[in-house]
Amino acid sequence: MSPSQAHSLNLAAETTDILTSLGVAPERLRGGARAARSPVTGEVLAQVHDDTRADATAVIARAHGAFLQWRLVPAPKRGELVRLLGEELRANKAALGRLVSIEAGKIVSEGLGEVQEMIDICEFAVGLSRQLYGLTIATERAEHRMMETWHPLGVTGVISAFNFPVAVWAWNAAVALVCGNSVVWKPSEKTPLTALATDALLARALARYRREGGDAPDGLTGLLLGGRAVGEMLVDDPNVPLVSATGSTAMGRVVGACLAGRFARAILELGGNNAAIVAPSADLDLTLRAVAFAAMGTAGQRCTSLRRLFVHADVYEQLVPRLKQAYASVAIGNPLQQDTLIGPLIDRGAYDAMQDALSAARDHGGRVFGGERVTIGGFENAYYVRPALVEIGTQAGPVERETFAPILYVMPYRDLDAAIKLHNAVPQGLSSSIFTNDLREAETFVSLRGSDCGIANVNIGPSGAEIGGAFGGEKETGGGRESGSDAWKAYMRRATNTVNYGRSLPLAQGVKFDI
Ligand code: UN1
Repeated sequence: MSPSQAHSLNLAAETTDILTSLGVAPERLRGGARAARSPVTGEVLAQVHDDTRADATAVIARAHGAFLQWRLVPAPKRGELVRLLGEELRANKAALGRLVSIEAGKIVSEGLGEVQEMIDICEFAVGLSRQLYGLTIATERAEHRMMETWHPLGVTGVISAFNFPVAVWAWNAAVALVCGNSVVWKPSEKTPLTALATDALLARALARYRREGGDAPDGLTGLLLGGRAVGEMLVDDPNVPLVSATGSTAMGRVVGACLAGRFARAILELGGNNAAIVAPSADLDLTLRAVAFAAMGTAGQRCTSLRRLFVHADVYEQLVPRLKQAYASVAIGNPLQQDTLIGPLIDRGAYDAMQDALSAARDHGGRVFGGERVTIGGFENAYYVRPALVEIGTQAGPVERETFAPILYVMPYRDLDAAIKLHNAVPQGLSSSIFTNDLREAETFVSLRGSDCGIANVNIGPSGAEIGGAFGGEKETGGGRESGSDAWKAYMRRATNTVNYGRSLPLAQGVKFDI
């Protein structure tokens, strides 16, 4: 981009316009202690106010009171609120998508895609609001019926990360609301503005719901801005029976232990170190495109980003040079421009972590291609990089860790079983792929002795999951599942009910107790 283009951008003014047009009060954007920045230019967009611990206590207490009311509203009527939220998101997709790009640095189609993901989960949750059903189970006793019922759980805490600043909230909130829960959200301190925008759209949906006769109690949803202190309030409050937290494994280790200490539930969606295997029969054109998107897309800042690539020795020389070409020529720059594919890293810390990982990779014998800082004219305070491809012989050191940046470690293999073993030999277990046209290899990879991840794909990359499936992973990824399938069950409590409609009292297991 030329300097003149840079100067024609006025992101702070544009951000204020978008936020006020969505209904955010201007005073929420100035005078606060926390600078909200754009990674696109590195500039400060707004000064937002952190909530205090006392604010958090009050918001959670109100959400608990609201839950006691909301749970009484029939689920399909709760679904109506989520339907209206989906309508607000549809009507404001362009504005919110743009704000996601400005605040998180996503390219245009990914900013819009993030909002689409929110719309999709709203529609899923509306349907779900008529499908919160349990089983009827055969009982051993005559004239008895055994069944299970799913009841609302309570305040659902949501802690989300900067890289999907609003979609991950929507996965949790849309489902939690139809399940009869109230929701308190602590977004990443790096992305408070998209959270304020989303909260404003939710307020509009709530207002319309009430105008149309819906019964939504005050305090049903809450937003807590700030750092660790407010997050801790959510994790420690006995009125919060469930916290869904997305972020680093280090964060999850602390949050998970605190929740376990008070017997609250956790849905943890933590680090990924996602890999793909490229077998000799793979369609290499398709593989090239899939790997490029999964490894370089979103500047490597998805929890599902591809970080390790095992390439069969027979196709290594056909694939890897082409990949390097793609790395050398991919369009890096202002994510707000239509033709850009790689936007910025979120901040300096991400850049430093990337450089540390690359130097550790060199120490382990890795040959590093790319990875250097790219200066975009006029954006000297932003951190753009060329994605890095690292050819490395061993899976050690940085290859075993998640570095939240575009680094792809490429390793050759000969034997599929050995490759699967290496694939699984990292602490994380989120997402994975195999590229093959061999049915046995594909089925083996998705079978019990294949990938040990929560997501295992064939001939598509590990990132970019649809909302219809359950999303989450194993091992240090935390074990939680969000979004589609039956992930809703984690947001409700299950009661098993046995009803005796006869006149005698047979005891289970043949026990006799005649008084
Ligand atoms: C995340 O990076 O925290 O599957 C979530 C994907 C997206 C969600 C990623 N739908 O890549």
